[in-house]
Amino acid sequence: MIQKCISCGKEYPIDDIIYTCQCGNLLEVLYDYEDIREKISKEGFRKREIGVWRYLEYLPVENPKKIVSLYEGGTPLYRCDNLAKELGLKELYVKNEGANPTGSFKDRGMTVGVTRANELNIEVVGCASTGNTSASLAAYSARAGKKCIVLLPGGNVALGKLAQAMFYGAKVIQIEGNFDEALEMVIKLAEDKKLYLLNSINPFRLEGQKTIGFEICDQLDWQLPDRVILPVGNAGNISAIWKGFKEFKETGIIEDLPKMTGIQAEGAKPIVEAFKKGSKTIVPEENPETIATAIRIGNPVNYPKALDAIYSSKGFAESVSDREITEAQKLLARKEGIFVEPASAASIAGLIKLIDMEIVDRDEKIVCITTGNGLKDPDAAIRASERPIEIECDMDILQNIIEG
Ligand code: AN7
Repeated sequence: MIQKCISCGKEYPIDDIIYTCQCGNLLEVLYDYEDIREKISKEGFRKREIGVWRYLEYLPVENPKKIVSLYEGGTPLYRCDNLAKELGLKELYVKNEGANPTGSFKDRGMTVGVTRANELNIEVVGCASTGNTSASLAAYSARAGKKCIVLLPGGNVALGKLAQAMFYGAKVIQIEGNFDEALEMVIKLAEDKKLYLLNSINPFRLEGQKTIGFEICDQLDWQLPDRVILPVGNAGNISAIWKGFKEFKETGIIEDLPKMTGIQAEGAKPIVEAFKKGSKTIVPEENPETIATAIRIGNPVNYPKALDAIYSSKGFAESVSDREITEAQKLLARKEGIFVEPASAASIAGLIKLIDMEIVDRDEKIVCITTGNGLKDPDAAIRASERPIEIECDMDILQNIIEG
């Protein structure tokens, strides 16, 4: 097990507390894949409960006794025939990450990230967050008995996420600035060794998140989808899931790879802009804005990994408007009974747009990842809904309403 720069290839021992290479580029965690191949099997996985730790051999843990878990992962993969019919698709699934312990996919990253902090005997962890990362880190650090510091952007952090971070006992600091500025500040704290940084620049966190890819293979009985569609903010998740698929291929579990398709909001789409130009670099956006506050990010740190995932898999990147996001959020709830937060609905909105653009073929087998629970952002849901009908306690009025 080693940390390696994705650009210059320099290698570091896994106990080195660094977040980027000396050359400034991102790191990734790599394993002895021949060794893994010998130890694992499809049947072997099935003997363990589904979840992040089913795939222990692919995870960066030296002492399993140090694992900090709230039973994350093992989220449902719903076959969505109602929505498929509505959109004229053959085979559509939704991988609902909102079913995780704190209501988002971040828990997969945090079980591994906080376990790493545990193995390194670190007492203080921290992150910047649009909301879900802070909720998740606050929970896992509470479970591990560690101090947690979170930096949030000023203004609209979704209420559920804020409540979680405060309630799990983190020190919650809201800055007069956006997520990108909060991340810059917390990176400085990490460089000064004031905390162990658990944003997705930390490659160990992405190791947990790659298990979304593992579970999709597992839950589809190793028959891969043609395409995976997910929302993109700081661009860690798409990078992580792509790494997961590649590692399953390298160790003989699967033979093909799906097209990684990233969706951003129109008001925060540096990766989509880069993709449309065929570029490998992004132009950061100064003032990202969208109803999907989880992905209101103008300068995604993981863009080199994300663009590589999209280009190497022959995937795609597209943006959707706030209106398209809200419409998709409602459609998924009403057709399938799955309530997701706005950022998550970007995957469905993106699917709809890509069908219209004839990028997605109606015969494809598609998995959309919904990354966070609808209860995270009750304000957004209420704003998008009709108000309840208020009446007196009168049976005649009630009858009139339900008949009319
Ligand atoms: C629901 O919590 O960045 O592209 O600070 O909460 O891996 O960043 C959240 C991101 C998608 C984007 N959907 O994932 C944070 C944060 C939901 C999210 C994303 C986020 P990345």
